[in-house]
Amino acid sequence: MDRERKHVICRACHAHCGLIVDFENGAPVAAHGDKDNPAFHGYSCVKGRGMMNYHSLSTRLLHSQKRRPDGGHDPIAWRDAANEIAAKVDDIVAKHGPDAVALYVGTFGYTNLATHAFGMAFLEAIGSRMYFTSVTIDQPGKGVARAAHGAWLAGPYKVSEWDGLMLVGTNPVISQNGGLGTNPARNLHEGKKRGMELIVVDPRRSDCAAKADLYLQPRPGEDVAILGAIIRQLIADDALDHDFIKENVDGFENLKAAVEPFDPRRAGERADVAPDDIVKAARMIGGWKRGHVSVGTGPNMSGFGNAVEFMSLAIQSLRGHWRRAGEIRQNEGFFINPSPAIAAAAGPLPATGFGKKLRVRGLEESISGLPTAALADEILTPGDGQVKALFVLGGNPMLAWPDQIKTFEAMKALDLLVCFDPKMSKTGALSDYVIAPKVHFEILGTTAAPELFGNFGAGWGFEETYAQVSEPIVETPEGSDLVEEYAFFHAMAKAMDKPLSVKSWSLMLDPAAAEANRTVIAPEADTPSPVEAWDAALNKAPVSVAEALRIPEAHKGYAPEERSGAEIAPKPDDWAEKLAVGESLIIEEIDRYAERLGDDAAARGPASFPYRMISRRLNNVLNSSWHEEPMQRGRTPHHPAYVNPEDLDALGLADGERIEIESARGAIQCVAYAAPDVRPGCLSVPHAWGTNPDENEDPLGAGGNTGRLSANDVDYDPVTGIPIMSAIPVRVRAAPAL
Ligand SMILES: Nc1nc2c(c(=O)[nH]1)N[C@H]1C(S)=C(S)[C@@H](COP(=O)(O)OP(=O)(O)OC[C@H]3O[C@@H](n4cnc5c(=O)[nH]c(N)nc54)[C@H](O)[C@@H]3O)O[C@H]1N2
Ligand SMILES: Nc1nc2c(c(=O)[nH]1)N[C@H]1C(S)=C(S)[C@@H](COP(=O)(O)OP(=O)(O)OC[C@H]3O[C@@H](n4cnc5c(=O)[nH]c(N)nc54)[C@H](O)[C@@H]3O)O[C@H]1N2
Ligand code: SF4
Ligand SMILES: [Mo]
Repeated sequence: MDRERKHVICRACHAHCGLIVDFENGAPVAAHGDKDNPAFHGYSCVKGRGMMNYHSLSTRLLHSQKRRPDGGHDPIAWRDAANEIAAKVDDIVAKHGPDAVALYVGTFGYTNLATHAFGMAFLEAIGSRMYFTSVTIDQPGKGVARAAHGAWLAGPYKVSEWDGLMLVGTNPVISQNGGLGTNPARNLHEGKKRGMELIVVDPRRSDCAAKADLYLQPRPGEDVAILGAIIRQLIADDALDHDFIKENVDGFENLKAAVEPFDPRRAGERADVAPDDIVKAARMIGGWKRGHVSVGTGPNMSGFGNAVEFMSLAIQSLRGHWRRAGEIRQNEGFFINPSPAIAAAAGPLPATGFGKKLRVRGLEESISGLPTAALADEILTPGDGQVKALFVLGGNPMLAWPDQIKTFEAMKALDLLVCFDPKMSKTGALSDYVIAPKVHFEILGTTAAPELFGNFGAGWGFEETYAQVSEPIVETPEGSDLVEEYAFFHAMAKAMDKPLSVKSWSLMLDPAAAEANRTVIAPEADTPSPVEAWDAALNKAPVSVAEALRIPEAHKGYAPEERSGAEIAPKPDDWAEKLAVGESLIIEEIDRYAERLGDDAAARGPASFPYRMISRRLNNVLNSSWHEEPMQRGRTPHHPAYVNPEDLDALGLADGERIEIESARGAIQCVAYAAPDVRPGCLSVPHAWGTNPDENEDPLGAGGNTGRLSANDVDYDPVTGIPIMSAIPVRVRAAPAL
């Protein structure tokens, strides 16, 4: 037998682990982690190990699809689709103006930055500003908080240096969300061996919470009370880095006044945690020298994400937990240019007020982008500025956007819906065209995306300078007609006789340089090769993709010592910028929360909806992806709602029984499982399952769509538009007989 091993980047999620795929007689038979990989140390998850099956799934689209008048789809050659769609876009722009065409980029636009950059360039080429991403239905508070607080140029400490970590509504051991770096389970284990303290705040005793030194199990949606009380206690204990604050921090008095209402007793009552535990958390943090606070989707989706994210940064700044002059910063960038290695602040930036204004709810572009939660309304609201055409790149609005019923109406109302997807997704089913792409192991890949996410904060991206490139390791299926999305955007631009001006992600931290270094592709130019496409998307990278491909180690995962370790320079004497912990945008949000502090009825929620549905992730699927892969499907055959056994008893429900969950907006069905780790009064339910509203309920198969339970226009963040997607008030009962 002919055996071979090939190194490849797993792009099944944003972590981009280095995998080894074993081949027998030319066919992939197994995938696993690579213990020699310098960043991932052998890590892989069940999704990655199943990836070698993905390319040949029976559900894979081998041809692009065009919708028939009866709603079904027929195959179409991708070049014909590109020409037809280009003509339709021309027509829509001529009739309604360029902003009638919108682009939504989801998960797999972030794992393929080349394609994402070409999508943006196409939108710009037709003159539209309607660029939306999944960021504003994910953790939009991160961008807003970073803008309001400012950034520390030298960056945070790295995971292996921390002596303390607090996780607030994030479970990185499973999600790979920032907080524990690459190979999070190993990093947590190593950290604990070193004596790193772990505090977890989560209504569900998550995988990380199970390892915590201190675990707080609050009512969901009340994290402002907990973080406010912690900051108040740090101030009361004088556990502050006064020198750092004096030199580098503005707005302390504003923050101090804003957290004054959060005495541990009132905050504890509100969040339903022991006041002593809040004080204990503050005392632990007050003892850390190089600690970190990481916030995830939980708080971002439960109403006050900007404030919670901001408070996590404020704790870092009050404690002075930022890398200092004379210390070494290990990641000097491979595909992404780093910020200057100076121990100084880049002051706050406006979080709103610079971009496109929407027509609904007074929403506008924020630093986190245009509010995706309002795009359905922009499609449905008639008049000037109505969106008529939507391109969906690597996302699945029907299962991922909040307010599924409204999203469904919007998708049907469009004149043109084009979806790039390797399967007939729930959004694809409603699309005029589904473009079938080459995917994952069939295409060139780089680790630029996680490197870029390193700018989100500590525990994101790579600790040391690291890169991997991977060339295609499997052929596209026989008889298929597949296209890389970037090439499709280029083909449409060509048909419309428009140049593409591709902006570089590598220069993200320097917007002026990014503008000055665009790669312009003329309409008469040939389709760029994959390397050319990537090098356009990463123009002026410290190392180009073409160069990286010539480095043998980079194919396996490469941590070049000579590119690692810049000494942090001291702050120049005339440096005026400071970090800001008292910005009014955020202080107003904290005040708004504090106003309800004494209102226990509000904390309990409406009596008719006594439970709270909270969000969570599952190890074996990623949002709406990999559900169809048989290995993963077998692990979670039914859509689970995890419920505390006490609640199951009180509701008269059995473990494994079908239930209906109803909110003020809608109802879904899934299967209840007894889970002692879930806070009583909560249902912990993963998202991105379910069927479309015009299909039958499928409680034992596809499950229910939690987006159907959230209204996008009732309780939403005024800055980013994100509505309540966790901590949704619901009621529960046995589902009607099938
Ligand atoms: N209620 C609730 N809603 C949520 C969340 C929640 O916690 N609760 N989470 C939110 C979050 S954090 C996010 S990020 C969004 C996700 O929102 P989306 O990104 O819109 O949704 P996904 O389900 O990730 O969609 C990914 C799609 O890409 C397709 N795909 C897979 N590989 C490729 C590829 O190589 N190329 C292309 N073109 N497509 C590919 C998949 O088949 C799938 O249809 O959902 C949000 N929605
Ligand atoms: N295996 C897997 N990995 C994934 C994904 C996936 O679907 N599967 N999705 C990817 C995506 S798109 C993203 S954005 C990241 C997200 O990564 P994370 O933010 O780490 O997502 P979760 O694992 O859902 O963790 C969120 C936690 O918040 C808790 N929570 C819910 N509401 C509240 C609240 O009000 N307050 C507090 N304190 N906690 C709350 C939940 O119980 C849950 O444990 O994960 C990514 N990684
Ligand atoms: S964590 Fe993400 S990148 Fe790593 S193996 Fe799993 S799916 Fe692949
Ligand atoms: Mo996400």
